Amino acid sequence: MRAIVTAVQVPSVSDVEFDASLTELRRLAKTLGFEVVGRFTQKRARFDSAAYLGSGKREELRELVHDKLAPADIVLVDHEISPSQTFNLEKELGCEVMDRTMVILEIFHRHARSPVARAQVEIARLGYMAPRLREAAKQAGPKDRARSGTGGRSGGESHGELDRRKIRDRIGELQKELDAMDLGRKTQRARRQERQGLARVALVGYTNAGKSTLMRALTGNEALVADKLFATLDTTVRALHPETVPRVLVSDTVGFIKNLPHGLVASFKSTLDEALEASLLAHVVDASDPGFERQLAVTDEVLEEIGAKAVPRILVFNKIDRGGDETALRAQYPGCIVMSARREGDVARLREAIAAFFQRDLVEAELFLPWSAQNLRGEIFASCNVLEERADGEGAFLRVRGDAQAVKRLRKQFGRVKDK
Ligand SMILES: Nc1nc2c(ncn2[C@@H]2O[C@H](COP(=O)(O)OP(=O)(O)OP(=O)(O)O)[C@@H](O)[C@H]2O)c(=O)[nH]1
Ligand SMILES: [Mg+2]
Repeated sequence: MRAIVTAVQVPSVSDVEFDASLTELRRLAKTLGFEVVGRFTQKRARFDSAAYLGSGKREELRELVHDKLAPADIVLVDHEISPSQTFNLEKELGCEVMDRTMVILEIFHRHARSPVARAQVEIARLGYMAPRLREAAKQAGPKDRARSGTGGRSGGESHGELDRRKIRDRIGELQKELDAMDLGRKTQRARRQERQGLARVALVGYTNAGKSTLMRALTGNEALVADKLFATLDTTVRALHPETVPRVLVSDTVGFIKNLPHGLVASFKSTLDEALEASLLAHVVDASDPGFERQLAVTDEVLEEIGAKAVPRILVFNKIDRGGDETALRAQYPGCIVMSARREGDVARLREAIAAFFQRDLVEAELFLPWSAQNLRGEIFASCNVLEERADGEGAFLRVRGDAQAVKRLRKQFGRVKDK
C-alpha cells in the first residue's frame, strides 16, 4: 500500500512538535507495512469541520493521490477525525482515509497475541467503529431501511441498527470474557506474590525505547524485540538474572505513545496495572531520538493518569551508542542512568542499580528450621540471603537477610525466631 501522510498545523502547535508527530505517523505507517510516498500539510486556524483540510487543499491532495506516475492508495491523517470528516474526505479524495487512531488500533490489532490483549484491542476497535457505522448508515439513507426487509430479521430495523446492536452485544461478550480472565490473572498474581513476597520492577516507556531489549539483557530471557512500534502488547514477567537477593521480578510493558486512543488507554489499563504493582519503575527513554524529551513527558503524563505517579522510579537513558549527549543528560536529570542495552557493562550497572534499590529495605533475622521441616529450606534460600547457619540437636538456625516483608512472612512460618 502506498500512503500519503497529511496533517493540519493549527497555531498552537510548534513546527518542531508538528514535524515530530508526522515523523511518528510515518513510522506507524511503516510498522503497518505501508510505503509512505508523500507528505501533505496545511497551516490553518482550525480543522475544517466538514472534511479536515480546507477545500482548496483537498483539491490539491486529490490530484496528488491520483498522480499518473506515483498514485497513492491511502491517505493517513495525523489526528483523530470524526466519522463524517472521514467520510467526506474519502468521497472527495477518491481513496481510503485512515486517521491516527485507526492506524494505532490496526497495529495493536495485528500485534496482539494473548487472549487478553486480543479481547482488549477488539473492544477498542468496535468502540471506534460503532459511530463510523452509524455515519455510513446515515449516508446510505432510507435505502438502507428498505433493504433490511429481506433480511428476515425483526421488521423495521435497518442494517445499520442491526450492526450496531451486534457490536454492542459483542462488546458485552468480550467484556465478560475479559473480566473472567482478569479475575484469573489477579488471583494468579496474588498467589505468586504471596508465595514470594517479591520485589518488582516494571520497565515502562515510550514505544521503541528498548524496554524488551533491556528485559532480555537483564533477565537472560527471550523477549520479542523488533524495530516496530508496539512490538510488545503484553506484560511479561521474569526474574533478574544472575539472581539477586532479594530476588527481583522484572516486567516488560506495552509502550506509550502520544494521543493513545482513548479506548486503548482504558482497555490497556489492566496491562499497565502491572506497572502500578511494581515497587520500582525503570522509565526507559531512547536518548538517541531527537524527540526524546516529548516522549519522556508523554510517558510521565500517562503514568500520572493511571495513578502510578507516586511509585519510585529510575530514569534510564538508553541507546546512547546511537546518539545523545551523555554529559547534558547527567546534568539535566540528576541520578539518571545513561547506557546502551548493547553494552554488557552498562546492563550490569543497571542490574546493580535495581538490586541496590531493593536492598535498601533489607532486614536481618534468625530463623529456626527443625530437622522435620528441611523440605522448606529451599523456600528460605529462594527469598533470602543466608548469612550464617548453625545446627543443634533439633534443627538448624539460619541467620538471614532479606526483604522486610519476606522475612516477616518467614518468621510467621518458622515459629522460634528472634530479631537481630
Ligand atoms: N543502537 C541501539 N539500539 C537499541 C538499543 N536498545 C534497543 N535497541 C533497538 O531498538 C529497537 C526497539 O527495541 P525494543 O526493545 O523492541 O523496544 P520496546 O521499548 O520494547 O518497544 P515496544 O515493545 O514497541 O514498546 C530494536 O530494533 C532494538 O534492537 C540500544 O541500546 N542501542
Ligand atoms: Mg517491547
